[in-house]
Formats: sequence, C-alpha cells, structure tokens
Amino acid sequence: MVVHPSITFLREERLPHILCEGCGIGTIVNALLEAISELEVDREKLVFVSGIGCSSRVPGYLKFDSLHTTHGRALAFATGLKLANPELEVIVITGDGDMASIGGNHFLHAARRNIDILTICVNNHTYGMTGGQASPTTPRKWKSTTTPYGAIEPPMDISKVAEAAGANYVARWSTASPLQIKEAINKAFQKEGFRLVEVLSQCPTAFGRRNKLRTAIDMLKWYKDHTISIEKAEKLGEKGEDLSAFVVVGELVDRNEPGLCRLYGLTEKKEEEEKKIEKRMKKRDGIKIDKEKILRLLEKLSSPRVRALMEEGEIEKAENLLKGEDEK
Ligand SMILES: Cc1ncc(C[n+]2csc(CCOP(=O)(O)OP(=O)(O)O)c2C)c(N)n1
Ligand code: SF4
Ligand SMILES: [Mg+2]
Repeated sequence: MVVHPSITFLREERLPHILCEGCGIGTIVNALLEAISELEVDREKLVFVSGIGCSSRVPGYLKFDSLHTTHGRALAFATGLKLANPELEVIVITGDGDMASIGGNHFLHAARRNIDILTICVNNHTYGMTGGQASPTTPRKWKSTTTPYGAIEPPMDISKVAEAAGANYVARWSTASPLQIKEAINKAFQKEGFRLVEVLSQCPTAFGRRNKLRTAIDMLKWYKDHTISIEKAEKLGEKGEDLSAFVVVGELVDRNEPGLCRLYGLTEKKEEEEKKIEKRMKKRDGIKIDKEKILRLLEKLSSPRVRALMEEGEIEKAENLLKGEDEK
C-alpha cells in the first residue's frame, strides 16, 4: 500500500476524530497536509493556532506545536506568537463564526496590519459545533436554527473584507476543488504578510440538511454549480451579466506589500542571521583540501603495522608512524 507522507503528520493517538461523516473539514486537512509535505517545512518552526469550533479542532489532530485558544481569539493569540518569535511560521485554522463573527475585529486588524500569518478559514456558513446557528456568512434565505424562515441579513464576503483591509494574499475555493486548495496554501505559505485561504466547506449535519442538501455529495454539487472562477466572472461582468447567484473563486489578491514583521525590522534580523550562516558555510567550503596528503595518510593507515599498533592500543606509536617518524 502506498502511504502519502502527509499521513505522518497525524496524531494517531487522538483518533477517532470528532468530525461528522462527509464533513468538508477532512478535505481541507488533507489539502493542508499535502501542501506541508510538499513544502518540506521545518517542523520545529511551524505552529498552528485555532479558536473554538469544529474547524478549530483540527490542530489537535496534527503532530505540530499548536495553540487551541478561546472562541474568536485565534488571530489575537497568533499575533502575539508571531511578534514574540518572528522566526516561527504561524498558521491559523479558524471558522466563519470564529473569525468573522466574534473574532471580526481581530480579523480586520490582522489583515490591515498585514501581519505575517497564514489563515485558513473554513467557511461552512454556520456555527457547526453549536448545532447550526446563522453566522455572518449564512446566505440570504438559507435556513438555520436561528433563521428558521430563512436568513434576512446580507452575508459578509470574508475574502472581500480581507482584500479591502490590506491582506497580501487572498484565495477562495470550495471543497469541490481540493487540488486548488492545496496549491493556494502552498503559495500562500511562501509569501509574507497576511494571507487568507477561505474554503467553502460542507456541513451536512448542521447546515445542509436544513437546506435540502442532506449529504456531502449534494453540497459539493451545489458548490460546483454556484461557484465561478474570477477569470470567467470578470469576462461575464464586462458583458453586464448578473452573477449574484455565484460565489467568485480563485486567487483573488496577490500583492507583495511588506508584512508587519518587516515593517518592525524583525525580518531583517532573521535575514541577517541567514546571511551570516551562509557566509560561514562558504568559508568552510572554501578550505582547500590537500588530496595528495590525504591519500598518503590513507595509505599509511592501511599499513599492517599501524593497524596492529592501533589494535594494541599503542595510539601514540601509531601516530608517530603516521607522521613519518621511525618506531622507537
Ligand atoms: C466566548 C464564546 N462564545 C460562544 C461560544 C460557543 N461557541 C462554540 S463554537 C461556536 C461557533 C463555531 O462556529 P465556527 O467558528 O464557524 O466553527 P464551525 O464549528 O462551524 O467549524 C460558538 C458560538 C464559546 N465557546 N465561547
Ligand atoms: S457539525 Fe458540521 S462542521 Fe461540525 S463536524 Fe459535523 S459536519 Fe463538520
Ligand atoms: Mg462555521
């Protein structure tokens, strides 16, 4: 059986997990771990941070250092972590409720500051863990436990908010596009500043079944039929077509503004250190090796007399022989 290397990132002792059958979070974890195994990340330098929710349970199943914090505060904890130790790569895993509702303020300012954090937001349009209340991303007319006749309020477009606030990178995909999720995480990981990967993710248990989308397959089909690539949306938009029934997906923002750590001079410190190490390595590589001398030494080492002396523990005598001195 061929086992994907990403499987080694799972804490098997924590299994079975709490997620429902068909939950989109599994697809996202899979894409995330594949991205990490491709990136060959230094395990010692990567920390996951999450808040509270089904999505926020993910770091607990991963063999990495992690902080499982309070509801809505994942980005606040992550900000402290990154500024205290800029060497760390910080990945936040959060939900639409965790990040856009109770944590909305932290989200806004993390994106405005362009702080060097990669955030993966599992947007399942609901508070999954607490049984399916409406969240800031519940679409109009969709039912939840708190909107039994359909949501009235307009939903928040998480990605657009991140873009407007100043995030360096924003991508949105649904769980119907796992490869694209992986690629977005891979690219986002290598950039600085605030990076958001929003994933539309099915919650058949608390959300889908209230909206005639009982199974994961029903919800994935819905995503396929109701998402449109940014390239296509731009073309159709120019023709004045009504795209209000679609969610735009793809790479929505890709900027290279300086991240918060660079603004505070923290990145330079790291880069200086790296340059020093590089210089040291070059110096080491620059040492001239006298091949002839080494060959002569090897030849002497293989002499039966030297070997015998070494075996007898007469190291000094063996050394003298190697130096070319006669045996006394
Ligand atoms: C301060 C606080 N308020 C409310 C809760 C209850 N609570 C736990 S999870 C949650 C919503 C989670 O929604 P989301 O972040 O979208 O995660 P999901 O379960 O959908 O993945 C709420 C309201 C809490 N734990 N702490
Ligand atoms: S309640 Fe929804 S989000 Fe939570 S594990 Fe079940 S399907 Fe997933
Ligand atoms: Mg949610």
